[in-house]
Amino acid sequence: MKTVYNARHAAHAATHEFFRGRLVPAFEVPARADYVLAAVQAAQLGALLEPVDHGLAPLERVHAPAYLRFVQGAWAEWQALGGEGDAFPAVWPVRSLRSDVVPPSFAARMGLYSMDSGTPLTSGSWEAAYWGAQASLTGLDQVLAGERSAYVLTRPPGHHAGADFFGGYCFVNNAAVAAQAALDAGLQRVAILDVDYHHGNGTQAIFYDRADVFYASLHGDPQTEFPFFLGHADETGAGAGQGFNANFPLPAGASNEAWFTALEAALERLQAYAPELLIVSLGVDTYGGDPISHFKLDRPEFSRLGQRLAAFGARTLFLQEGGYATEAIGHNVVAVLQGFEPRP
Ligand code: SP5
Ligand code: ZN
Repeated sequence: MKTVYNARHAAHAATHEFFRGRLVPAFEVPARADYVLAAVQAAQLGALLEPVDHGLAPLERVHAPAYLRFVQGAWAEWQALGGEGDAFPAVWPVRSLRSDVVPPSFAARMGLYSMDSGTPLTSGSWEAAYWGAQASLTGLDQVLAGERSAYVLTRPPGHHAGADFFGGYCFVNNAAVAAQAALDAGLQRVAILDVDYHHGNGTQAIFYDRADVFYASLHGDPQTEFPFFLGHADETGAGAGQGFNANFPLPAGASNEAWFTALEAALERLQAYAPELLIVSLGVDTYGGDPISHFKLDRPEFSRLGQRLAAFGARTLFLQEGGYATEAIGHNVVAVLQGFEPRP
């Protein structure tokens, strides 16, 4: 399996994030991708490709252009205001406040275009996220050109980013960009299977009222887990998208058996949909040793996940999402990818 590697991921390098009233060392760090790259190379998974620049247009198919322009220019604005550390939002247009006007104040726009205080915006966030989307489009090109599968190694992740907001460590929704590009290339049914520990609220929301992208997700129950405000089982799609969204929340601490039972249920729905392309939002924060999550998968389970996805039988594009047990991420990702495509 070929890997498209976004070498510019390291431009996004947060040092700290807010947690319980303190700044704690960031979880979403460049070393994550370094470990995965080392593991991919050690396993001789296949050729490494560089992202090909497809420009801004495919990002604007799923994100508001004004939002993208904001993220692109945010660091310069923050610096002009005297910002020293990474930029964080401090105020949000919640219920009863207006979000239909774009205020001139940078602080106000940081809030307008974000969902949480846990996502530092850094000098290189835009560069890393832009090239992550390009890597995803390049991976899609491989699969559309006849490869059975491809893996996109990038960070920051994407699945929490909505049409016009960042959050959950995400700025550009790579899975959504790739899914929309696949449709624009002529496909009619794309499925996104999100196995990250967290619900992909951004991906769900982007496609919620559409039937051409089926979003299915297994995740920690939002009653207790981030992103809290989306990801419940009763969210099944709206309008033309009714029936094309399926959430499988599991309680924190769920057993591996429960996780694989939910995987079967998700795949059953996807099988009925018969997608021409499967995009896997591959977060490995489901690992038992993950510092911010509460499932218990380990190497054998990641391998089994890969085998099961291979048996599903679709062309498959794997996109890197979460996973914060830094030194273990590479082994866990490679276990999935080698489970999918054992070495000859
Ligand atoms: C892509 C992805 O996996 N995003 C996850 C965003 C989670 N943000 C909330 C993090 C809460 C950190 N909890 C720290 C617990 C330390 N014991
Ligand atoms: Zn996650």
